[in-house]
Amino acid sequence: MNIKTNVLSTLLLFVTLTLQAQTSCGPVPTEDQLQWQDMEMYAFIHYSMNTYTDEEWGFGNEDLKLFNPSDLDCRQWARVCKQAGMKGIIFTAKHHCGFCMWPSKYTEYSVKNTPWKQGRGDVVRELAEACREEGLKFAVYLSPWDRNHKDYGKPEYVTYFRNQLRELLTEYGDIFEVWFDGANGGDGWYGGANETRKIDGKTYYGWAETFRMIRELQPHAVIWNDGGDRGDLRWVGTEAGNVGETNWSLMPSKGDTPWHMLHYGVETGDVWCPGETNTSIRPGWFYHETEDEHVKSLSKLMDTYYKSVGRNSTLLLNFPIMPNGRIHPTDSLRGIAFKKMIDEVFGLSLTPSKRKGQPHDTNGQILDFGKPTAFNRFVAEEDIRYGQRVKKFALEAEVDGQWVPLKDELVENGNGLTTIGHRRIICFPTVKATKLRFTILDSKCEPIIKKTAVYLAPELTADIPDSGEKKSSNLHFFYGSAKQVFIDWDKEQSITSFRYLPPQNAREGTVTHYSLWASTDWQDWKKVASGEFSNIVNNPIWQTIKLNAPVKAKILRLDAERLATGDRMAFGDIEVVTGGLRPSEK
Ligand code: FUL
Repeated sequence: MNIKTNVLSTLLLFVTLTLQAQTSCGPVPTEDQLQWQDMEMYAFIHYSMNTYTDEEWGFGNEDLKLFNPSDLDCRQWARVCKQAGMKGIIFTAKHHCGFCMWPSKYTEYSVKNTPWKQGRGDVVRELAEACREEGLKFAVYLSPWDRNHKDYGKPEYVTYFRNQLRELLTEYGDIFEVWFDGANGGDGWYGGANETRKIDGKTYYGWAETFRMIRELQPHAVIWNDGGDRGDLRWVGTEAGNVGETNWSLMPSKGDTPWHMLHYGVETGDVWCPGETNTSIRPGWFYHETEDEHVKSLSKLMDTYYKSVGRNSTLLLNFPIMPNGRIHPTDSLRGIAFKKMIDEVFGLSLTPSKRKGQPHDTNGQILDFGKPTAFNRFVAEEDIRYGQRVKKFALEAEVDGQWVPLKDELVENGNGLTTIGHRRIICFPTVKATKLRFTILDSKCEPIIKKTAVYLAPELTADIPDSGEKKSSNLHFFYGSAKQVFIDWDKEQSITSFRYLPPQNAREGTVTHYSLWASTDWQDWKKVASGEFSNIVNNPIWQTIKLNAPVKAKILRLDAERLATGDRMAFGDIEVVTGGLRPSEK
């Protein structure tokens, strides 16, 4: 056979395999989805007016004068992200408050009317350039919900939204992903109307047309869309940093998407739609000084890595920007330590070159170490160009001549050995074994395994509990009615903030809008704060109500003005900060 026929037959084989794969094993990824999945980890950066108001969601009427960072440095962001192992950055070009981080032609509510650089600055441009310099890819988050725009809810706003998107997709170089958040909370400033506007996220934005425009302007960008037409990627149903241990990169092209579909994917889905796990390195998405001590620990970040990249997903890890315009040193050091730990765990493969059998043989693939060898991580990868095929597998280690089953210690039920996809990492307590057997028990069709490997990860010390989760000791709380809770003390207190932790296992009873009242005698009540707990449903973390000035009170009353669901308010915990110190710190 000459070279030409050789090449031809290889090509033929490839074409046959591809065709076979497509017809026999369901959907396959596009080239852009493959490239995106190979990025594995990339960063989110949340920075907007909220950084200056200490909020998670802005109302849309925040004063433009607030935006004046003293030391904004996008190169520092890009350097930190790169050192933390991130392959790209997705930036909140516009969050729900509508403030534009670039000088958009279509609105006055942008950096161009702020004191920063006398209105001549463009954060999107500075970041896009910094990313290019560091060899990182760049992407944009453009919030469909806009609490500033007067036309929000009318057809005119959709034109405005597309105009903005066009600017972002044409003026800042290559964009690898377009991120459309699904939040449509209702209330907003809306050009001064200050009212509640409801839209149907599925129909209002005209997604088909918007997607057509993206395909035309940035043909390689992948689309993340939560709330409208199916994009190229999907949300995994939580912002806590994990996807299901069973994780299919498939979804139905039509119909509703209940939570379990987002979290586990759908084995019989007719489109390739892989999961992207998004979470923040801190409890919130935006910077809050009160969270400086709550940056996620290294073991929490590793857990997140195993439950995202290790479960056939990518990890989109958020770094908030401080008011001075930089990433906080704790976040940056933690991010770098995270990458170092990943390299340490997966830097040295213990996989023996001696292997027997193919992974899909009934006897399984045997990795023979030749002598007792300690390991605690197993990695398997499917060649997902041919689709996702494996449903179920088994892992056994030969210890002292006996085969012992291994199970994924990060799952609560079953042995967790379901689905592989792009990469599956199984964590188990260290075993000292001579052999490892990997058997595929069930597969949609002929499995195509690209890689199997074993590693020994150092043990990490357990997480130190977040001090915010300690119960307050010197106060009593009790319900006044279904939507009211009282907190009282024996002595008068000087109160500086109030903290509410929503119920952790269900959204039922979660307070989304509140008013807070103070009294010294149970008779006269003074309203000391009111507002909303932004994003509390998707990210049920501690919420802090900071009072403008310390308030003297013996009793506090929290009224639930609105609940996410249900008709009885619930809480995971409540904490009151008095005289500048938390009760637990006194
Ligand atoms: C959420 C938004 O509402 C948050 O503010 C944040 O941007 C997060 C990534 O998505 O749903």
